[in-house]
Amino acid sequence: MKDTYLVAGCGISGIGAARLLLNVDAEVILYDGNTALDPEVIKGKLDNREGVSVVLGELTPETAKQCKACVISPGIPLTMPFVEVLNTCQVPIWSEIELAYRFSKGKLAAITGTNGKTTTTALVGEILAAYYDSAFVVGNIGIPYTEKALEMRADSATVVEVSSFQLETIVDFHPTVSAITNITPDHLNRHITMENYIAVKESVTKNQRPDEVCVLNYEDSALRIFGEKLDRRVIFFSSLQELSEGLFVRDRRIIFRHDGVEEDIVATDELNILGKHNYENAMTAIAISWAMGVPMDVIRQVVKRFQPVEHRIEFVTNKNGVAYYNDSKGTNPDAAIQAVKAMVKPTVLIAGGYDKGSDYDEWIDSFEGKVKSLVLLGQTADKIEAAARAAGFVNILRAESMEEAVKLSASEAVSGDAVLLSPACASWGMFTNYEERGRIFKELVRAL
Ligand code: UMA
Repeated sequence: MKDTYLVAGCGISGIGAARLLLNVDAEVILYDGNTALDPEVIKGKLDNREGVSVVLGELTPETAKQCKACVISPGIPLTMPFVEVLNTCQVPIWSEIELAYRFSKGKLAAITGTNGKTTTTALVGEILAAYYDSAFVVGNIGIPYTEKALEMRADSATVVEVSSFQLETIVDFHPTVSAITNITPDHLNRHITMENYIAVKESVTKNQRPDEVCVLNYEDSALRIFGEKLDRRVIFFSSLQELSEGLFVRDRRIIFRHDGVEEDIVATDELNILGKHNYENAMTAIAISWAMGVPMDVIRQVVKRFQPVEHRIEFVTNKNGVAYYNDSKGTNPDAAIQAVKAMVKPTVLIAGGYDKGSDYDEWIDSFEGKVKSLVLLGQTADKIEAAARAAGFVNILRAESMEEAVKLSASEAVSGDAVLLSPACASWGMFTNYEERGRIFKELVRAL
């Protein structure tokens, strides 16, 4: 008799999990809380509909009792009523990454943390692909781990970006190498306390052996304390100070001290990803890749050629000695502060957009004399202008469109300056999304 699994959530994780289970000859009950979904459309996403049923809305104990386990999608909180039914019926609940892990093969690196995990995962993925014949980049980055697990071989190398949601229900999930980039408050509506959130992030290491590597940020106090007590091979990195062991930045070069040797890896000026937070991402990726067995020369080459994820402090081009950067993904003040901090030249900053009720004071403080003028557009222009003037920043221009903003910036900037689009606001109202805003900006810049 075939095993039956409940797959909770019919988004991309649920479909990935169902496909994997059908491929290993199990039966699948797809469950979703959204009763407006069409079961036929859901089944249409599967190549093989045999052995598949769909349940929407309420889950009965009779259905739950048929199941060997429930594979839960990350977006579903464990406080949902159907989870209570599963617990009462003693049905184990596995994260989608747990299911994938059980069917995957080869070496596995798992990256979690509040910020920087996508850039770090993408960089590790490029490094692994440069060295291993069979390399995979999966997880929260947007490709469900279950979609690829059955393609993995004993000689494969995989990097998985893992969210706190995915870690909540791991059982045997066991990365060869783990990393936690940093932990700052996020998703507290789901995890309730910071202690819970930190504990769930740290659980990425729970099944690792003492000789296996965990990469941690030395400048994050929670992670430093965690690492100092952790019975694993910890590799710390720091962007602020020299470490006796680990990775750090000295005289604008990334250095790796390990096993009694000191290796000079790369100059920060040689990287295409800018800013302290990106040096941290690069150090995390270097440590992970090294621990995954990639020779340092290969790591060095890929780190130097790696381009930022599109729309995140992305270098566009040089025009008349002015460097243009697209940070359309800077959709809130926190993200936009990172971009301003990453600039090393006098900067003309294009900002403003849809009003999400943000406070702009801290962002304006981060200008610190580096931002020479501000070109404002969109719904928030008045609010930002008032906050900037109150903070004593008066060099402000107004634009009605992105075209006008780019032209004004080009005339404000002189050779040696930078022009940065980092709006600190969402794009809605003027654009469909931040990607469209960034693309239009890049086209206008190239046409200057
Ligand atoms: N659903 C329920 N009950 C609920 C909530 C959701 O039935 O209480 C159903 C919805 O009706 C829907 C399905 O669950 O049909 C959606 O599942 P999901 O929210 O888990 O989304 P997926 O499409 O499976 O995408 C998930 C991740 N989404 C979340 O964690 C919210 C994606 O991360 C991830 O790329 C993908 O799996 C592949 O691994 C996105 C994300 O926002 C990018 N992640 C957060 C972040 O990065 O901060 C954690």
